[in-house]
Amino acid sequence: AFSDAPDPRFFNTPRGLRDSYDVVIIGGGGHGLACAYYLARDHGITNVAVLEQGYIGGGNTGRNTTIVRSNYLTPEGVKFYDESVRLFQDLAEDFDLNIFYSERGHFTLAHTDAAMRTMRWRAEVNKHFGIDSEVVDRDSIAEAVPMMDLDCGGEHPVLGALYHAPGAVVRHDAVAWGYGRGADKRGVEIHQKTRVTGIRVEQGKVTGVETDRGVIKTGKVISMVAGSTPRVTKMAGITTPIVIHPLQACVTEPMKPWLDTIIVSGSLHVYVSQSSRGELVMGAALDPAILHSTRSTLDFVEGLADQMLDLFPFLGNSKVMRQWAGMADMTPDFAPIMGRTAVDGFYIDAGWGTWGFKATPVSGKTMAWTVANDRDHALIEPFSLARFDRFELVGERGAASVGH
Ligand code: PYC
Repeated sequence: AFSDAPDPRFFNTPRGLRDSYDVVIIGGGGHGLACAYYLARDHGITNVAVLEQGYIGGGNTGRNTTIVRSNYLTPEGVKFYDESVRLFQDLAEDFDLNIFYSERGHFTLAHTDAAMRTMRWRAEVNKHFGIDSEVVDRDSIAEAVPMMDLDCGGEHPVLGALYHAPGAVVRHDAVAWGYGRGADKRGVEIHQKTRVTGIRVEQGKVTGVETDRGVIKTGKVISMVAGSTPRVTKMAGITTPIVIHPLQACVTEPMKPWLDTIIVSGSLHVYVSQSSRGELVMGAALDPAILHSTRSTLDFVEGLADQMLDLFPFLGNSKVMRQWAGMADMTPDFAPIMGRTAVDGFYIDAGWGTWGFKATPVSGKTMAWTVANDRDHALIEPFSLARFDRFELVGERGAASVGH
């Protein structure tokens, strides 16, 4: 079924769609490709098509700030992301590919007593589950990040921080392409430029997928499409409480290495790290309006620059080189929606809001298990769509790095 092109460096381009697959994954981002990889590697399910409307890793996977951490607030979130960090740490070896995983240490700054209280809360929950997090004082921050103005221009002095040593950054495209290559090598088909236009459901059960390249028969469909979730769930007749907000980010021109930690301030609405290429990778709050768009705005860069200069006044002359936006699929409790749904054979992986990239390995692994066993994996049981009917929310807002 593959083209006659010479051996690809990463993955094959299949000639056409087959008539049927055991599993169809909608969305060729990190999550979709990771799920395909673990379906094939761990469960021997290889008759799988990944359908991507654009190019792989071109959605939120390529539009985030690549931070990996597990310093969440709820036990459910902490356990889930801890497994993700563990998987990330082994990924380069699994893939035999340098994914530029770089452990930096992650500071979440607190500028008020209320924020300090939340940091203590998170530190205690984290420690309870064996996660390396602690509250540190101003002097420790000054020692670790001597370039930072801890008085923030006198406006919002830093009182302390939650410090999470395993916090890391990693090349997002290497993660997506590594999973893609590993899935392809095991027989999965990756179809780019293939848009899903309908999902066939008969008597409460999935029977197929309609695409702009033809119809496919299948009994299992997984939606892993982040900002396109409402469009896809509507096709299956499923309603979720997800709303889409743009989340913008940008990078500066490259500079000499000077920032070796990750700095986050939810109160100031800024997070920043320095990439292996020397660029400062920065972001701020969600755009306030519900909007399905990846446009960039001047307003965002102006606001971000204002806050960045409070922390690092010497950056006044640095140039912003690129700017972009992702589409954050926000849930009311800031936790994801994962697992089986009321439609037999339709599975969902969504509601990633502002932290989907760091969940890439664990979401792929647990969704693959869920589909292979037709039962929600223990780590994702708390994130089922049905929790909204049962009023069993997983309040994770306090661990958001992004202001809302
Ligand atoms: O949750 O760590 C995070 C994050 C950083 C930037 C956006 N989200």
